[in-house]
Amino acid sequence: MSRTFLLLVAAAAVAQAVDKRQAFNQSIPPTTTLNGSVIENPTAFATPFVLNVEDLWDLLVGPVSSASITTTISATTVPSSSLIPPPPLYYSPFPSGQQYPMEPKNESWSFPKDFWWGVAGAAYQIEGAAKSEGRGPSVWDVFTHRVTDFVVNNYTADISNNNYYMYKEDIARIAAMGVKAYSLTLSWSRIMPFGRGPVNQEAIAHYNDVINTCIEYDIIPIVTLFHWDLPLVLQDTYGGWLSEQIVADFVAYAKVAFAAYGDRVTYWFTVNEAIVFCNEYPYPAGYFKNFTIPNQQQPFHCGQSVLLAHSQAYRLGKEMMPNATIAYKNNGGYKIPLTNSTGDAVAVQRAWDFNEGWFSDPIYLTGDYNENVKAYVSTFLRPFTEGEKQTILGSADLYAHDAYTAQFYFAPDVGVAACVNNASNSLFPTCANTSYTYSAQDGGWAIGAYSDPLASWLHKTTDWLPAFLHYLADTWAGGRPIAVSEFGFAEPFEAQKTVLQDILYDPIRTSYYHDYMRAMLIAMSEGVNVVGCLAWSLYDNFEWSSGFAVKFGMQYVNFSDPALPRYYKASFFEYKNVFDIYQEK
Ligand code: GBH
Repeated sequence: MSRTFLLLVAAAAVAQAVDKRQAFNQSIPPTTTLNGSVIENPTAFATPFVLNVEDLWDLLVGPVSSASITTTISATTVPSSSLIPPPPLYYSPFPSGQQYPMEPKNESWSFPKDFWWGVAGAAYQIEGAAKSEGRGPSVWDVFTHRVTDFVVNNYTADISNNNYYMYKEDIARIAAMGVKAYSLTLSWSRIMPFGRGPVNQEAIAHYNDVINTCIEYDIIPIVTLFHWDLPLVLQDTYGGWLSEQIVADFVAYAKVAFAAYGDRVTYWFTVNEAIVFCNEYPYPAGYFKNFTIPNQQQPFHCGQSVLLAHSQAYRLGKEMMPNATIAYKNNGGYKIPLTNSTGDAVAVQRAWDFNEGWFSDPIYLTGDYNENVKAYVSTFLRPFTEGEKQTILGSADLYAHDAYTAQFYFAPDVGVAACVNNASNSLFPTCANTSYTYSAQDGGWAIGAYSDPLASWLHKTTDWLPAFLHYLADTWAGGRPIAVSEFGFAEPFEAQKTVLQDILYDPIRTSYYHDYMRAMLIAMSEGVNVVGCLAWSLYDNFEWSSGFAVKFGMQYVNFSDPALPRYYKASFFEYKNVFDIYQEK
């Protein structure tokens, strides 16, 4: 059916299709003269060629691999032998000397009955089936296939976990562990292969069945509309998130999703972690249509489009599904001043302002950027209109935060003020330095146990989580419930392990989940209204530019076996166990 989708694509948009470009050029009239007159800007001419989805793949991405399983398979029964928990990580006390007391149940801690704890994945990272059933390419297909060394080992997610065909098994396996919620994302370019225009009914039917399977297993489906896999045509046509043209296209896509699934899906996230994907701009030169916005400004054009797109989709969603919970999904670690100097305090505030506050201040506090961001962006972004500010302000029913870790912040060596006045300072415009070690006067230790060197941003900092959750509640939530919409850990060097049993025994990730959940219980017992949490990830998957070289899964997947078998790791049992003990029945 993919061949039935038609689209006119500007010739400039296929400029990166090196292998086929010559064929195009041969059919364009001589480049410098036409009827004897000089052509001022030959690249501005568009072809009248009609390209279908298959042509887009051929021209812009090239061949992709396919899995050995290419039809939807039904779930196998999880054998009870797979559900035996590992021996506990905590050893019994020595007869003398330092002792580890048994941890008694703390009667002042509990998760309410309707607390939704679950696991998360994202479309491009887990689905595979790159070209199946009419999916159009996304920017990530170009990053993986065309941009050399963009990803470690040049891994692609063409097959990945093959969740597109194995979702029934995946849902059955998380259900067998008692998981209450599954956070999945839709692939925009499956639903709309060109990002706008025709809707692919095979994709609609696919996610319909994913959602129905969740419900069948009594799992709450939580759906994110956008997790970074931007339809390629939108990037090549107008620069994707760099252009406000994306706002109408995103809202049209959201409308299709709300209409298709809103009768069964009550939890929605519009956009995942705009701080991250907006800071991906500028995209690698030479692979996409070129845009003239200065590099340093591109993330903020993207952010402006995100705020408009999110807020309009939110308003539409509330009209279509008055009872739905819809939110933006923010991210970032807890920010701690390295020392008690004034400069470090200023740096911490600037770090909040240019990261979380970039999106959360407009959405939760004022409808507009905070003063530090505004001082920078007002030199090149148009101001929001009053109407836009009203649409943005309050456009979330929940404060959702991907809260993995924490860092120290400190003032740049030249001082904050000198940095703010010097756009060529490497820390501009945020002008905050970051560190993962305590200051020398505090001993110079790492902030917590290190994860994998390929996730160098991540340490186990669960001791800071209660303070972090209080900060989110006091700063932005404004009485709304809070969800930890992602958290998780990369066991160091896990990709180097070869023995299955060693892979499945993941002690640092296990202690991360144990201590994280205990910290969340502490914060909740102190009054922070956390209503749900979603562990990243249900299984090992394509970790963006790290490919399969770093692992966040609570299940191992043997990617060398064409059947892609899944196995529970010890950490999954630790995570599940806390709810067996502390969730009200
Ligand atoms: C989540 O982001 C993503 O939503 C998810 O897709 C991903 O698989 C998961 O994390 C695990 O990484 O390397 O210094 O440039 C978490 C927040 C923010 C973490 C950006 C990585 C890159 C920092 N991410 N960060 S750096």
